Amino acid sequence: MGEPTAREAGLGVGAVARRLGVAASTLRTWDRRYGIGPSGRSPGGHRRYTPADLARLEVMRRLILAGAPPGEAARTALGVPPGEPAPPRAHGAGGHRLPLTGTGAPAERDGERTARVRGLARAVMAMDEGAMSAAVRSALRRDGVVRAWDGLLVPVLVGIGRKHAATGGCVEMEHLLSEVVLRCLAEVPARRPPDGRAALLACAPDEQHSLPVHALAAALAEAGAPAVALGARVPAGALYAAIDRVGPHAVFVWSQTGATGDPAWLADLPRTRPPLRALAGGPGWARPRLPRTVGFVTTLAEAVAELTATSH
Ligand code: B12
Repeated sequence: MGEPTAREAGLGVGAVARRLGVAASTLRTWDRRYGIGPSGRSPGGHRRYTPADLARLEVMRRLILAGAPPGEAARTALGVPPGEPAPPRAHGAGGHRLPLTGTGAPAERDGERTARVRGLARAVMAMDEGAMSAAVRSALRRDGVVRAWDGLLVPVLVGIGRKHAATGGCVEMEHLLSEVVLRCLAEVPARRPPDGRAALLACAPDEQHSLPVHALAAALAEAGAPAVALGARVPAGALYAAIDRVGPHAVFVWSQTGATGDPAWLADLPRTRPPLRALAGGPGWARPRLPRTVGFVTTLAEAVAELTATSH
């Protein structure tokens, strides 16, 4: 095999960045910190990425999207055995100026959880729909809906919300992540065919943030409790009509933002026999003004517990 020829050793950092969907500055950092960079030279003596360099970087990118810390991903991509540092760069510029990450890690389970959150966050930033779906699906299968929601999805959603608040950007990522999460939640299998009276789940009028409602529907399906989810922006009159039609044992309404959190209309929920259990959840509600007949739940697990307790 030997050294690559000048013709093979063709790609500059910009071209590699475009191919991999990773910023050129990140590629330079990986090279400097982890020793994973270009090994070829152009005829003019400029450093160039060879096909083998590109393949190693592709492995590194995949591992990072799957949740590996960059230092560990680089060592794996370079074929360095665990515990050994990456080899120093042959060329002059760079070398290991910064220590490798991944030392002094917290307890393994916390470390794994953090790595998964980071992996999904990176996939979101790269808008890599395949990696996002794989991460969300495997968390739902491995941990069940409640743990996957609290341990992975909420931290990533809150993180991206913070980034949006700080920069005004990332809205496209919020949309893509929401689509992926909705799709994956819809795939969660019901433990048994719906039996008995359902819970009715809805967002408050004009409330577009429907993910928690769908997470609750999936968690109830997993718990074997029937539910009918109406999703985003349900007008008060439509919810009243749905209560009449479905005859649910309970109704749950989500408000994410203050703009949708005026609870006055909840006082007019239809009276049913036996009486309906009404629950509200979400940070949007003006809680002191919730009618006394409406309970409040603060977590997904609590909502599941309340709605499964009254379903039979
Ligand atoms: C995904 C998302 C969207 C998606 C929604 C898609 C969908 N189908 O749901 C899209 C892109 C459509 C969207 C649109 C908008 N969004 Co938005 N969005 C978010 C994001 C990133 C996640 C929302 C979410 O699911 N939160 C639910 C959980 C993950 O978060 P939480 O409320 O902190 O949860 C706490 C508790 O409520 C509880 N909990 C969690 N889950 C559950 C489940 C149950 C059942 C229970 C009972 C409790 C519970 O535990 C948590 C910790 O205590 C948030 C960021 C954030 N921090 O939430 C912004 C955020 C809510 N959006 C925001 C805004 C401003 C908007 C827009 C108005 C404009 C914009 N800039 O995008 C529009 C329009 C919305 C409208 N008209 O209603 C702001 C709201 C600010 C505010 N307080 O009013 C936020 C906070 C982002 C930000 N920091 O600026 N958004």
